[in-house]
Amino acid sequence: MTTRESWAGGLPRLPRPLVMGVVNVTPDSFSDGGRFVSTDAAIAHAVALRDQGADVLDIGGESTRPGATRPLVAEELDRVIPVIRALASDGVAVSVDTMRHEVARAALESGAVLVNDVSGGLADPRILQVVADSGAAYVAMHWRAHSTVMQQHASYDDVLGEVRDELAQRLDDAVAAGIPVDRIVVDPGLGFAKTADHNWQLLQRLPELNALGAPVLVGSSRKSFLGSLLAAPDGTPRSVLDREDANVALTTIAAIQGVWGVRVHEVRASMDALKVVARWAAVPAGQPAVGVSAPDGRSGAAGGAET
Ligand code: PMM
Repeated sequence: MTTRESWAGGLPRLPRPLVMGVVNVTPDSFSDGGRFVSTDAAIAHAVALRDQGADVLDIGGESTRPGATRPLVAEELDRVIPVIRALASDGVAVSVDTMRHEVARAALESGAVLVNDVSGGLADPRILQVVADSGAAYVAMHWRAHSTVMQQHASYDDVLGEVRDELAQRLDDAVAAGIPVDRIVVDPGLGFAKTADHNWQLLQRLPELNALGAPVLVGSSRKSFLGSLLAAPDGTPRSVLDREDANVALTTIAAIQGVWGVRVHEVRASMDALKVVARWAAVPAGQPAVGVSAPDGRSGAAGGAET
């Protein structure tokens, strides 16, 4: 768990990928729409994710599901600001998931440490100046259009190369607005103007995004490409709340590829996976890991009756 103070000097650098826990205060998000729509329910859910070890809680008041209509600015503010204020006043590191400068400004004034902008500044370019003036951190996600039409823009010759080049432009715009480059994170935006195949290609080539020189965040949790991968024999997609085991596999894959952070709905399972990867990666090359069975079948682990 990071605290608000951990962000004062820039992006936290942890010995494992950071875990961003998702709290959607929306009636219509595909993953958890309507479940945490009251302020109290959203705060309780955020606290539960923090207790599971989330490093930062991402509070969003606008659904970005394909085809979603946008809330009014006032509605978005009403949804997120009381939640952010309550959590931040407790010292919790909070990020706001918004594309709007008015919401970003109010969230930062209420104690948010990070603005997670799924449009990377394209939806409302004034957001960049608001972040720059505040000294907060910024996530620029790859995005091409609002949710109502985004899947019409899911066309690429080389998805990795085009996402990387478009993110480089977003990064340049953010730096030109005055956001220090060491406070900017990039995100390939899985599912945003992307088919399932595009998502898989991006997930296979994540290290190539390191050429941008910015830490990489990935959000695969509960997305529809997992629903279709895990579909029943009759083609019915796996239900949204039953995609978590598969997402833990993606957290593992992302961690092995060296991402800075993962954005997840269920924190504990991904945190367990990250601890596994960190321990696995810490084994010196050529040495068997502690606990690996010896050739005679005995465990090398010290103590305890468990195998
Ligand atoms: N995905 C969603 C919303 N916000 N932010 C970032 N940085 N990356 C993402 O992939 C992302 C995001 C959509 O998922 P949700 O509705 O379950 O929150």
